[in-house]
Order: sequence, then C-alpha cells, then structure tokens
Amino acid sequence: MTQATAGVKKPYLFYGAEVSLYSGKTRAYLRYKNIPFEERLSTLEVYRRIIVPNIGRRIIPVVCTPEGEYLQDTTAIIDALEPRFPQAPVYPDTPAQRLAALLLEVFGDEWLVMPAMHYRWQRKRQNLRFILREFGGMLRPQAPNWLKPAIGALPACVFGGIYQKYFGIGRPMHAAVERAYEGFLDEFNTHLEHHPFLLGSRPSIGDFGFVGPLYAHLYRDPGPGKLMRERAPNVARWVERMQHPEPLGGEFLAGDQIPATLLPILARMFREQGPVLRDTVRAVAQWCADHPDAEQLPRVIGSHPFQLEGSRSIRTIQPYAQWMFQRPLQHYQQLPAAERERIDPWLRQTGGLELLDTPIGTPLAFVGYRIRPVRSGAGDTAGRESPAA
Ligand SMILES: N[C@@H](CCC(=O)N[C@@H](CS)C(=O)NCC(=O)O)C(=O)O
Repeated sequence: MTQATAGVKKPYLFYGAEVSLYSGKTRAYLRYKNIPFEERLSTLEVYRRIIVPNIGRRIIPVVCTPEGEYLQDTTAIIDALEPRFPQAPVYPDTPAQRLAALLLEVFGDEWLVMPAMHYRWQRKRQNLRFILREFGGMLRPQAPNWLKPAIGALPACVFGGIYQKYFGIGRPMHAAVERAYEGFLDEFNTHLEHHPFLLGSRPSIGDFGFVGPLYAHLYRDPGPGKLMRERAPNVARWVERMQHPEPLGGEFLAGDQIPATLLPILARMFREQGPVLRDTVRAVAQWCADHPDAEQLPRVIGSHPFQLEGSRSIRTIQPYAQWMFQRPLQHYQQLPAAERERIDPWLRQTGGLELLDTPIGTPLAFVGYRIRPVRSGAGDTAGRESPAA
C-alpha cells in the first residue's frame, strides 16, 4: 500500500476541465503525488450545486477532500495536500532552490497567463471552433455535438472579451506578448535539453505553476500548440511529462544548485513581472490605508502602467498577485544572513536582488477563498510558510 492509499477510503474529488488553465496545474500535481482522486467535469450543474454554494463564486479548480472540506485556489490546494502526502515534496527544502521554485510559480501563474490568453483568443482561425466546442462540452456534456459550440459561445465571450483590458494586452501589445513568449519558449527549451524539470528530475512547485498556462492553452489549443511543438519540442515533451508524470519520481539537483540555464528565465521574470509585482505591493498598502475597515480586497484595485519588450500599456492591479509574491519574498527575507550571501550573487546577476528586498506594506492572507489584509495585531497568517518548510 502506498502512502497515498493508506487509510484513505474515499477519493479526493477534483472539479475542473481540460480547457481550464489552473485545472492543468492541479491535475498534474494530483497525479505526480499519486493522490487518489476522481475528476469531475465542471458542468453548469456542478457550478450550481457544488461550486457556487461551497466557494461562493464560479471558479475552478475545486478539490473536495474525503472529509468533505472544499479547497479552492491551486496554491491553497497544494499547500493543504503537501502535509497529507509528504512523500516527494514539491517544495525544495534548500534555500536557493526553494526561492527559485516559489518565484517561478508566481511567474507561471500570474505572468504566463498573458500569452496563454493571447494565443487562445488571437488565433481564432485555428482555435475558435475547438474552444467553443470544448466550452460547450464542459458546461453541458450531454448536449448533442452540433449544439456544443453555441453553448460555449457565452463563456467564450466572457473570457475572450475581458482579458485584454485586464492584462493590458490589447492590439498595440500583441507583438510584445509574442516576442516575450517566444523568447521564453527558447529559454525553457534550452533548459530542458539539460534537465527534465526546472530543478532536476523532480517537478517542483515552479513546474506546477508553469504547466497551467503551458498545458490547456499553449499546448492543447491548436494554434499555439503547433507553435510550441515546432519551436520548442522539449517544452512540448515536458508538458507531456507533467501531465503523465512518474508518480513521486525524481530528485532535486544536489547541493542546492540553481542550473545556469534557469538564469535567463529568472532574469526575464525580474525584468518583465518584477516592476508590476513591486507596484502591486505599493498599491495594496495604499488601498488598505484608504479602506481601514475593509475585511477583504476586491479582485482589482485600479490600474497601473507596465512595459513589455519596450512597449508600454496599462493593466489592472491584482491584489492576489501580492499574496503569491509574498511567498518567495518572505522565504528570502527570513533567511539567515549567511544563506542570503550565498544566494545574492545569482539574484544580482539576474536583476532580482532589489526586488526581493521589497518591504510588504500590508501583508495579505488567503482565508475563506478571499484575499484579506492582515492588519498589525490581527494575527498574521499571511506569513505562513508553505507546509514543506
Ligand atoms: N488563482 C486561482 C485562479 C483560478 C482561475 O482563475 N480559474 C479560472 C478557470 S482556469 C476560472 O474559473 N475563472 C473564473 C473567474 O475567475 O471568475 C487558482 O490558482 O485557482
């Protein structure tokens, strides 16, 4: 009997869909950790009967534990499951690798989502028919095939309609998004010539962050899927490995090593996403000072300028991104000076040293499926380290 089956009678229920970005992250994790689970499609009925009553909004993925506890948010799901399934932790326990893994999760979750949305909705000729059918099949799997595209049209309008403004990647930014993504693909493809995953032969939390955008949209949608397979075949093979992993297999590189081939990807993150993250931390502190009684933050608290590949635009400020960014920040800032001295050279080399010293004005916690401010004296759960610490 494996650790995953010992003592667990009922399986975990995983509500999600192949077409959904964050479902791909959770599914890959559940499979790698050999967690007994059943996948349930997030149909209209499931949203109405299960997701909205338990989570309070229409969002996937959702995991229901055998004890009947509902978990939402991929990072919260993983953090809840790691202590229950401690074999082959996805959080490295050495300082530098742990930092890199936490940073790259933020890059995957909160930055690669941009090319994912862009290529899904801007390659309509190759993708649209497929996507409409997929959305329709998710919401009403019993509907006849000819009707599915019509059923999928409404969510397609919602998702395909709002993201350009949300991320600030309308038409003037299209070329920049594509240049940045192609550059990333080349860098990751080169890395994968040397290592099966980001930090060795075991996937880390960073790999799970990457596989969300890189599976459902950028591998599986026909247009970007072709681009990935042709331009970055190692990345396509890595997606396949992530989706069908050897459960609990592999090791992180010995000696807390950060492979040299990861440095260009970290440099890209610090260059592109770093200023947005830093400004989000500033804006969150300001918003909380202006709303001293607020118990939770809205999804968006205004907008701010950003740059990508030399092009400028305006995107929404998303407090959730601060919550994700706090994880590597707090890990780094709590390290003993001697450890930081060991890590600082590669941070300096990749342009991330200053970013990692960002003070967190108002820490945020993720409680009750909502992002909430942790005001001084309120008992800090935001500083909670990931469970594999
Ligand atoms: N940060 C969340 C993001 C989840 C998310 O955005 N899910 C998408 C589908 S991939 C969704 O349901 N979006 C609807 C919404 O956000 O209102 C997580 O990690 O679970």
